[in-house]
Amino acid sequence: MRIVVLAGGIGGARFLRGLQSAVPDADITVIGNTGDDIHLFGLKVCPDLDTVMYTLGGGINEDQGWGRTDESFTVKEELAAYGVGPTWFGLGDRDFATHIVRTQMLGAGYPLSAVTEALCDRWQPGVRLLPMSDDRVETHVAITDSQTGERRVVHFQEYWVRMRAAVDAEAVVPVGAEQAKPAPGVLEAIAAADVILFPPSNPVVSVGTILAVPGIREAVAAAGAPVVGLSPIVGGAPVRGMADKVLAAVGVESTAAAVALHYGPELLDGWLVDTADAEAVTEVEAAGITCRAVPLMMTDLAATAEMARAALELAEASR
Ligand code: GDP
Ligand code: FO1
Ligand code: CA
Repeated sequence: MRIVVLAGGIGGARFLRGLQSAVPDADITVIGNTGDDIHLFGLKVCPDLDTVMYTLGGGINEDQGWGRTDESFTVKEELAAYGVGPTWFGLGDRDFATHIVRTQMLGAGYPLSAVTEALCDRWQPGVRLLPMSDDRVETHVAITDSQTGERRVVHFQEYWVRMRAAVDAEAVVPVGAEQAKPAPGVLEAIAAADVILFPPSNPVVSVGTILAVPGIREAVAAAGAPVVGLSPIVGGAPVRGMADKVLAAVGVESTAAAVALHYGPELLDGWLVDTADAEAVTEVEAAGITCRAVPLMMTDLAATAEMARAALELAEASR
C-alpha cells in the first residue's frame, strides 16, 4: 500500500510512528513542511523535516518532541559569550552537525530534497521523506508589538519560540510559497498514492503551508486516492502548540468540525475526531465528509497505531 502523509513536526512525526507500527509493510512517502525553516548563524535549520527524521530514526528528544536526545549546548553558550544571538532558539551541539552538513551540501549546489535524502541515509527513518519544495519558503506572522503598538511581521519561529505565541497572530504568510515549486517526486507520489493522510498536524502552519505550494493542493484534490485527516484539535483546543492562535488568524474556530470544514470536501473524503468531539460528526458529515469519532490522543505507540488503523479503515470506507 502506497501512503502519502503531509506532515508538520511533532504531531506528524508521532503519528507516522504509529502508522509504521500499524502497517509495517506500507510504502510511506512523507511530504514535509519547510515553512518553519530558518537561517541562523549562517546555517539552514529545517525543524519539521528534522523532527520527522529524528523521531523515526530514533534520535529525537522524546520529552521535548524536537531536537536530539543526549544533547549538550556548548556551541550555543560559546556563541552567546561572543554576544552572537539569537539566544532564544535552542540549537544543541549534535543538532548543529545536521545543520552544518545541510548548509554545506546546499552551498555545493545540491537541492534540499537531495540533502534530506543524504541526511536520511544516516537515520533510516523507514519512510521516503521529501521536503514540500526545494525553494525557500518561510512562514511569517503579523502581530501588533505590545511595546510600540505598531504592526510588524516576525518569523514563525520568533512568534512561537521567542514570544510563545503570547500575542494574537493577525495574519500568517508563507513567504515564497507562491513562487515555490513542489520538490521532485511530490506530485508523482500524490498521484500514485493508494491513500493520502493529513496527520494531526497544524492545519495552518504545517499542512496549510504544504498545500500553499502551487500544484500540491490541486494534486491532492485531483488524486484518485481517498484523503483522510485526523483532527489536531481535541475538546476545542490544540493538544499542544499554537494551532488556536494561527487558526484564529485565518478566521477558523478551534474545533474539530471547523478544521474539517476549513479543508473542505474538495480535499477531504474522511475526517477523524476525538471521542470527546463526537458531536462534531453530524456537522462534518453534513458538509459531505465521512466522519468518525475515535480516541485521538497519541499517548503511546499502541494508541497511535490504533489511530492510524482507524484512518486507513475510514479511507477504505470512503473509497
Ligand atoms: P509541529 O510542527 O511540531 O507543531 O507539529 P505538527 O504541525 O505536526 O503538529 C502539531 C499539532 O499536533 C498541534 O496542533 C497539536 O494540537 C497536535 N497534536 C499533538 N499531539 C496530539 C495528539 O496526541 N492528538 C491529536 N489529535 N493532536 C495532537
Ligand atoms: N522549540 C522551542 O520551543 N524552543 C526551541 O528552542 C526550539 C529549538 C529547535 C531547534 C531545532 C529544531 O529542529 C526545532 C526546535 N524547536 C524549538 C521546535 C520548533 O521550533 C517547533 O516545534 C516547530 O517548528 C513548531 O512547529
Ligand atoms: Ca512545525
